[in-house]
Order: sequence, then C-alpha cells, then structure tokens
Amino acid sequence: MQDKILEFLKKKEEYVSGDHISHRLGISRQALWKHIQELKDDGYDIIAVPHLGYRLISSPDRLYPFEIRSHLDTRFVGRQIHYFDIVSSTMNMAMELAMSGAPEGAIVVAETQTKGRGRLGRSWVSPKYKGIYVSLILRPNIPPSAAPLLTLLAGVSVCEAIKDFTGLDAQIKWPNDIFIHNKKAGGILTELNAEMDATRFVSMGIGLNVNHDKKIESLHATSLKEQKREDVSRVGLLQELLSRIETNYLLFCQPGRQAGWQKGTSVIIEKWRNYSLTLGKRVRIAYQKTHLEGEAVDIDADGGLLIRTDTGTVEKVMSGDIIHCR
Ligand code: BT5
Repeated sequence: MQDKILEFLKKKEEYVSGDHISHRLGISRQALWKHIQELKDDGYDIIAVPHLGYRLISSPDRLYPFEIRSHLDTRFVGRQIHYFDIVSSTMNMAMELAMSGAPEGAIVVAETQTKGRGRLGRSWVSPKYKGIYVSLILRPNIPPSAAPLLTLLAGVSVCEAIKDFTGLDAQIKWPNDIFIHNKKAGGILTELNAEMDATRFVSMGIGLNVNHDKKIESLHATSLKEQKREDVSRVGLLQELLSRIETNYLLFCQPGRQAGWQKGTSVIIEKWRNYSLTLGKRVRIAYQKTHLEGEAVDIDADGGLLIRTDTGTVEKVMSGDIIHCR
C-alpha cells in the first residue's frame, strides 16, 4: 500500500487531496493517515495541510524495495527483493533463500552488514546507508567450471552502470576488484552451489562504496562520492546495475540454446578486456603455493588470466590475488 501512496505523491510536486488518494485506493482516510505516518517513520518528508492534502517534500536515500522497483526496467533481475536494514551478510541470506527455492533474479539487499565478506574469509567493510551491498540469485545452465565467467560478467556490469550513471571510469583488477583512479571502490564475490557437473545456483555478491565520505577505515579505497564530489543516488545506481546484469546475463546464457553460454562468453570477455586494469601490466601472483611474475597478456575463454613469464612461457591462473608491479 505504501508504494501505491508514494506513486500518487510522486506524480505531482504539489498537494494531493487525502480524499482523492483514499478514494482511488479504496481505503479510509484514517488508514491513509496511518500509512502516511509509517512513511514518515521510514524517512519520507511529507507535509499535511488541512483542506489541501499531502505533499511529498523529499525521499530518503534508502534501498526500499518499492523505491528499487519503481522505474526498474528488468524482466527478472530484482523482481523479487529481500530487503534488510541490517544483516550478517547478504551472501548468507541469498544462500538460504536459494536453497528454499527463490527464483532466478531474486536479490538480497542490505543497508549494512555485520559480517560482510570477501574472498578467503576476508571481511568487507559495510557502513550503514553508504554503500550498495547486494547478492543476486542466478540459476544458470552452466558447468561449475564456467562460474568464474560470472565474476567477469558482474565486473563488466558494475563498470557499465558506474559509467552510465555517474560518468566515472571504473576498471576491473582481475579477477574481482573494481577500481577507480587506482583505488578500490568495489568488489565481487561469486559463490556457487553445485553438483559434479551441474550448477544448482550461484550467489553473485557485489559491494560498492557509494557515499562514503570519510576515509574507509585504513584501506586504500575510494568511493563514488569521493571521485564525483557529490552524493550519488544508491537507488538509481542499483537500478542501473540490475539492468546491466540482466542484459549481460542474457547475452552470456542465451537461454534456450544448447551450450548457449559458450557463445555468449566471447561477448562478455570482449567487454571485460575494455575495462581491464590488469592486462598489459607486469603482475605478481601467489597461486597454489607457486609464485608467478610476468606480463598479464590476456584472459582466456574460461576467465583464467594468462601471464607471460620472463622465460617466455605463458601460464594460466584461475584464482588468486595479484599485485600490479607497474
Ligand atoms: C572482494 O573480496 O572484494 C569481494 C567483496 C564482496 C562484498 C559483497 S557486499 C555484498 C555481498 N555480501 C557479502 O558479504 N559480500 C558481498 P576480496 O578480493 O577478498 O577483497 C577483500 C579485501 O578488500 C579486504 O581484505 C580489504 O583489504 C578490502 N576491503 C574491505 N572492505 C572494503 C571496502 N569497503 N572498500 C574497499 N576495499 C575494501
């Protein structure tokens, strides 16, 4: 009901009569008044003037499902939204929901996380109302070995959304870091639930520093606000991101086609190369007890990074942390 009331109030920048709203929504004026109080408690600045009605002065920057849904142009991504003011990690929630049958495209979004996580048990700093912390449930028809490609897909989608929505140039440090001007602004965590050769579901987690204004703990990090020198609408950016993910996912999976994902891969990889901060750089990587150093020359069809070492051999790494040497 609150979303319907907001629709009325957002349509006009003037007073809307309470009679009109309650009549159109088929509720009593008292019930309308109660809903308006709830909206005010949620941070909406609404004024009420006798004989004139209600007027929306401003909306809070909150990731409320009805805010995300309004103007969302996707078919299935973000159509089911699980919203939390506070959560341990959106990844845990997404895993639970996926296990109990949540549909493809469902998202878990939170205003803050107490145990936001990165790879290998590392933590993700998630200050309240400042960032985007979201996990998406996907059920792609791909073998588990193709899952790293979804991390690339998420990276491309994040860069596209940032460019479109803010004009900023974001880049991807292989495999999962989003950088702006050589500082980390976001990260991607892909977790999957799979059998031997079939993927049951994937939880695609994305953390983005949006309106952080102070130094982000002691990290070498940045935020979109710091780069843009103004606040960025988290709702608007998230809508753009969900839309980009859906478009890229449909390109990647090409539903209905046998092994369609193999054809879609090249499109995603081509896009990824354009956003790469890593390719062409000299890199060092610790990977399964081996240390490799060389030039990052390309990524291959399954998302692995190809490194040409000083002896001229090309080695492929599938995961790990890389250091850009220069
Ligand atoms: C990542 O891991 O970069 C993936 C982060 C994914 C976070 C999202 S938020 C929504 C969803 N729910 C979750 O619980 N997680 C996902 P990794 O490459 O392992 O990098 C982790 C490292 O990044 C940490 O060890 C810190 O050094 C650094 N870091 C932590 N928080 C940061 C932040 N807010 N901004 C920049 N760097 C950060």
